[in-house]
Formats: sequence, C-alpha cells, structure tokens
Amino acid sequence: MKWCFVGLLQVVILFASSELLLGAGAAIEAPAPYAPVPSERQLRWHEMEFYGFLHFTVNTFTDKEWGYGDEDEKVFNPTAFDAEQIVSVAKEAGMKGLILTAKHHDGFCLWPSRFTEHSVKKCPWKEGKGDVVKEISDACRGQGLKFGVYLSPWDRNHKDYARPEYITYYRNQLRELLSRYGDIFIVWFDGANGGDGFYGGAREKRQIDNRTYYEWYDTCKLVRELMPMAVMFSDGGPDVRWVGNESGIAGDPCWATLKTEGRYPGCDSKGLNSGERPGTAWLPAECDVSIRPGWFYHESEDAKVKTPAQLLDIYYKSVGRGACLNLNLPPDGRGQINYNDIRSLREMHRILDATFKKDLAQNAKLTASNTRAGAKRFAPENLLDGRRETYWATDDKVTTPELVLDFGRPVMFNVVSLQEYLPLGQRVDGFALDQWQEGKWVEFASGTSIGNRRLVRTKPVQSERLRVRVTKAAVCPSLSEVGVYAEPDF
Ligand code: FUL
Ligand code: CA
Repeated sequence: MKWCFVGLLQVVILFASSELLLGAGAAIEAPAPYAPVPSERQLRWHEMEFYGFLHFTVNTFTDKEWGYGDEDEKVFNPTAFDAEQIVSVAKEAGMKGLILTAKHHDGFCLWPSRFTEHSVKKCPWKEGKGDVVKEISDACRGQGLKFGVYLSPWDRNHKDYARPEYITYYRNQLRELLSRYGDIFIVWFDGANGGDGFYGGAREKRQIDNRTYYEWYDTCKLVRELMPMAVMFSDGGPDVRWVGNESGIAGDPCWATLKTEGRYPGCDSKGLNSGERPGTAWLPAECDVSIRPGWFYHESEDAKVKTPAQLLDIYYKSVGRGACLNLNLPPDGRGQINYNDIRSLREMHRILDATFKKDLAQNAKLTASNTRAGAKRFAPENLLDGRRETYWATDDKVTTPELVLDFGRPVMFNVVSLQEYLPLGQRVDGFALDQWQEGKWVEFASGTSIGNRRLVRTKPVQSERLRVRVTKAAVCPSLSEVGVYAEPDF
C-alpha cells in the first residue's frame, strides 16, 4: 500500500516535470532556488558591503575599554563634538552606513532615555540637552549613509541587571531607539558578558544564562515589529552572524549559510568563521574589527592605527570573501575622528578607488560554454552590466561551465571579482581561474565559496584571455557579475 502511494507520487511528479519541459516557454524558467535563500532585508544588507562602527562613551574620557558602570556622567564631555565630521570621514572612506554604541557595557546612554538618568542628560556637554544618537543619525541621513544601533545587553550600571525587570528596561530602550531616530538598518546584539559590575551600587558579580535570560525570541519579535527591514546581528543571527573573531577576517571558505539550531547571542563560536554548508538558514557573516587595537579611543594608540596595507588586506579577506566589513572608527575626546585614522582611511580608499574604477572585463569579448536554454535573459552579457539583478545561468544539468574573457591584447591584472545571484541561493562550491600562456590555459588561482562577492587577489597576471571555470556546484550556477582589475603600483 505504502509502495503504491510512493509509485503514484512518482508518476505525478514525472508528469508534472514533462509538462514543464514541453510547455511553451517553460524551458526558459529560471533555475529553481537552492535553499536556504536570503530574505529581502538580508539582500539589502549584502549590497552595503562596507560600513563602520563608532565606539564612543564614558570610556573615551576614562581611557578604558570596558567601563565598570559607576562612571560619573560628568566625565562625558567632548570638547568639539562634530557629527558631520565623523560621518563625512566614513563616507569618504567608502562606507555605506554607521553603527553607534548607543549604550556600551557600562550602561551610559548616548541619548536622553526616559528610563534612566545615567545618560547624556546628566553630563556637561550641551548642558545635558545633547543627544549623540540624534546628531549621528541625522548626519548619516543628510550625507546618504544608513544608520544602525548597538545596545549592549550586558549593563554594568543597572540595578536590576540579571533580574527579569532588566529585560523590560532593555526592551524599553530598544523601543526608544527604534522609534525616535528614523530608519535603522541594523541592530547589533553583543554576546559579551563579564559578570562583575556596579549594578546600582551592589558592586558584585552577576551571572546570567546567555541562552535563556534575555528571552531573545520576544526581543527579536519587537525589533521586527518596530523596524521590519532592519537586520539583527549576533553570534547566531537571526539575520547576520558574527564571523567568530575581532580581526576582521572571514574564513576561506566563508559560506553564507549556517546550522542555526542552538545559536543565540553569546553562543559558542564554532562554525561561525566559515559558515556551514548547506546549513539550515541564510546567515551571512559580518567582520567587525577596529582600526586601532582597542574599540575606544586612547591617545596611547595614535601610533598603532592600522596601515592602509593592513586595511586593504582586511577588505579583501572580508568583503572579498562574501561578508560585510564593519570597521570601527573611535571618535576621540573632541568627539571627532582622529587625524591618524583619517590618514590611513584616505590612503586605503584611494587604492580601492584606483583599483575598481576601471574594469578590464568591460572591453573583453565574453563567451560561455553554456547558456540556459540559449536565452538572452540568462546570457553571459548579464555579467558585465553592473547590475546584480541580472545574471548568467546554465541549463540544470550543467554544473561545471566555463567563461572566457578575451581582452584582444595582453592585459595586466591582479584582482578578479565574482558575484553570485543571491536570490537563488549559494550554488557554487568551487572555481578556478586560468590565464592563456604560450598557446594553452594555465591555472593561476582557485577558490571555494563565492556568495555575495569573491575577490581573488593575486600576483600580477599578464594575459590576453582569462578563463573562469566553475569546478563544483550543488546545482547549475547563476552568477550576476564578473570584473577584472589591476591595483595601482602593485
Ligand atoms: C565586544 C565588546 O566586549 C567590545 O567592547 C566591543 O564592543 C566589540 C565590538 O564587541 O564583544
Ligand atoms: Ca548583472
């Protein structure tokens, strides 16, 4: 009986698929998505690629990394706070958004929250009438950057921390941040929890169970209600995952998918660096790293700002591995980005700009070993139109196709960019790049995951042609863009 049922089901499926093949126009159906696939909000986030973090609070003035929670509000006193300067530095560096530590572990609030006095309300800056969250979010909007918030779950100031009452407080604060300051692109949930703190004067160690205490399910629901298109970041998502280190380096491979069972903010970081394939959810990585050794500004680190070469290396190992890069720029005691940081950022940006402004693929003749149903909609030309919504795809049975870019003359390049068409999922498991040398193809690089973007940065290659081979794919590939570049003075 059971067998009969299965048999019947097979006949139905067979019938249905032959219908598809025979039906008019059916053969140019788009490839079936390879689950899991990204949500609309995740797709928007992927497009950003590079944004910044701003760590700013009482620590900036007490020269600490983690405030204890007993800091006098009066210490927060920037001498020349300038939100426009901060945002313009980020913009000039190529960042598409900024995330501000509205409240770090010390509990001091950069906005005048109704639910605590431990905030800018009590500091001398602007006679207690200032609002850093407002100024930064307004400046972001004015200069065309997106704005996001970091609200530390761990609060070393609050008397109720570790008790249920604190969860209400935390959610009240989230509600303020997500309803007063316009559009928010990301809500950043930190998993750190060190135990001891001021806690309203108790000065003791308070332990919580990261998994259960915060009741994340309901907090995430609140964020969805208030800001449906915001992504939520934490070690375990639900929309964006931590990359598992604070050095800004994604794994190789770095899959955009993960097995999410048992993951929550502060969970074990196993698997986060490389992701898990195929995984149970689309949960891509964000690489967070500071431009300095610390997250907050310390004058003693002025000579330790990462060099342009270090920043570029991070860029290629984060954005270039399909993740987004969240680079921290700590405002100094004036309330501005320090000149040392600006100098490094400018040079990094100059090199990136000079690299990506000229795409050598644009003048190449492009051919593909297969195009899905020979249809224009899936033609290789879609790889060169600068639009992520159009893509090249192959027939279902062709999982290891190749592309040839013929430049018509020898050209020098050292960066190849590949992008998958993400709405159909992460399909490619491996690829290789060949150059044309003395009448034959010679492989010069290979890789695994592509996802949002793969930047292959090599020694300079001089060749008249470039071949991109998909060497392994779970299902027929769909690539949205290919680019070929030369770094200046490389
Ligand atoms: C960590 C925090 O403890 C650091 O202070 C910083 O905010 C970093 C981004 O996340 O978990
Ligand atoms: Ca395209």
